[in-house]
Amino acid sequence: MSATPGTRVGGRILVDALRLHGVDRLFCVPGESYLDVLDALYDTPQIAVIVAKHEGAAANMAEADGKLTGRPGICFVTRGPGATHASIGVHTAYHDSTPLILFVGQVERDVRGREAFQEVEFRQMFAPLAKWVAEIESADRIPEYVLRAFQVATSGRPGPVVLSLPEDVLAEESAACDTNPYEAVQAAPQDRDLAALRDELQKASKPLLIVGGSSWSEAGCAALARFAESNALPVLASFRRQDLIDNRHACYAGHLSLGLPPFLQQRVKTADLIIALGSRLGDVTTMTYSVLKPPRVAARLVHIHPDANEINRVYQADLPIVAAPSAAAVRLAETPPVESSRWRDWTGTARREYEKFVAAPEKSPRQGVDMAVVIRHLATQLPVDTLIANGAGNFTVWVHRFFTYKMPHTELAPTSGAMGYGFPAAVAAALRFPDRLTVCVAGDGDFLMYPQELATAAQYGARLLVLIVNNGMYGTIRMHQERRFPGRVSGTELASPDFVGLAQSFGAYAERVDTTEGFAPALERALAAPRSAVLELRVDPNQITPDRRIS
Ligand SMILES: Cc1ncc(C[n+]2csc(CCOP(=O)(O)OP(=O)(O)O)c2C)c(N)n1
Ligand SMILES: [Mg+2]
Repeated sequence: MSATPGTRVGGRILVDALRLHGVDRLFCVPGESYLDVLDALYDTPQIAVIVAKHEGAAANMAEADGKLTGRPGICFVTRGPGATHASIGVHTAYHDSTPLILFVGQVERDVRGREAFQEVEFRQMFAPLAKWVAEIESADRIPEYVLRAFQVATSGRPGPVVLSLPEDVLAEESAACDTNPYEAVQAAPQDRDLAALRDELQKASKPLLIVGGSSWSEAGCAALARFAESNALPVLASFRRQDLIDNRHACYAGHLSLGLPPFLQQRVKTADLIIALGSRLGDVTTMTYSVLKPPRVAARLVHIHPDANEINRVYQADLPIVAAPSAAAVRLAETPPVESSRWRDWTGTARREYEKFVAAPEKSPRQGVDMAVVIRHLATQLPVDTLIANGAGNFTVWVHRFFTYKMPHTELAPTSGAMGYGFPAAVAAALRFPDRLTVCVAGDGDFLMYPQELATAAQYGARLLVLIVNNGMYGTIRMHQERRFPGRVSGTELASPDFVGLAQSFGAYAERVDTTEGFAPALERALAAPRSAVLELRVDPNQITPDRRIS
């Protein structure tokens, strides 16, 4: 429908704004609440519209796209039912500091507050989940709100923004003018910060660099490696930030993950200088604030974070620096290195301990596929730029321990611990990088959250490989259950479908693998398939972690 000359309808203004801010793809499930947006997209071939089959998946896809590109992932959903489904992606984007904008169709302005059909007060609903949430109350102000949404999502500590769009605002005509494209603004360290940090290093004998956070650029990651190398600093990755430094680097010393092994606990506890670069030093990274006890840690603490609100929030920093991690890393790499010979052993031992840890678990499973062998095979055989996605479950323990991440932005894993993240994230990754290999490793429970997204992958020609680690249970919860209520299995069993038949029904190549030896040839066949492939790996339910058996 054409608008009065000199005006555009709200939906058109909004889509023009998306284009202007560089959007080339969005993820959605349609709703009658935002028909004007869909109609504007009809004439906007520059924006690919990926229709997921569940808003939780759509939001996870958008979150993953944001993680991979550093630009806001874009998601559109409808009122109450759509927005409640999509909320998981907002939560993950918040925890993961990922730029994301969720647009929600809303009821018309003049019925607001009556509990109209599917009405929800989104400003309240998303208040604790999003970095910013707003409702656009007139078409005239769409450009202003959209610019602010991009700005907020990408600046400082990136995060999710939710914009609620009353249906009649999208249909309203307006002569509103477009804005300039957004520009993410990030703080950089000051000269005196760098000098003070160098002083701290000069006084240290057991320094430790803990890296984390988002908004890292390739240049920032390269600078991080140079800084660590020239100062011989051991580097630990925060929870699910393992791709910030090549895991084969001599300075890389491990991952601060769930079930932290004693050698890593010890490493953190005995450091006399901790440089947290980009990391919040969150719950999982600090083993629920135990290896680093707030508010004052035993070591000297240099805390570099893009958000001033994170400084002295939990840990008292001896040297607080508000800076984007990449900007800080680039400046640190330019700073003359300090004399590091006194901690050469400390760093060498840290690396050797890590190498021993990832070499081999003490116990291999009594039956089924050995996941340690599988993940090590992937680590050595797949291209270095392979994208690895996962959700939550004990199967991720093998992934995080035995995979070697080699390039920035190759790890798609939710620090929020959301099950169901990995597969939609992998679909988004395969669409963003069609020439690279994307592998999703999912638990049986994890995969069953959004198996229908096989249809989305097929619909848009996303080619990826899914490994379903089938142990017939919600293993993580069973593990916790066995610890607290031994032998009383309750609510943690899982009856699987025929995964091979399921995947084939969506047009994917699929096979079941029952033995460790069967994996490598099955992988070859799967990778040779001209479409997405699913391998169901039957694993020993008794082998609950690489080192532990339920029995
Ligand atoms: C959306 C969501 N629901 C529930 C949980 C709690 N939870 C964490 S791991 C897990 C079990 C995962 O099962 P599966 O994917 O089969 O992996 P396994 O632990 O068996 O390897 C559950 C239920 C969660 N983290 N996220
Ligand atoms: Mg399972």
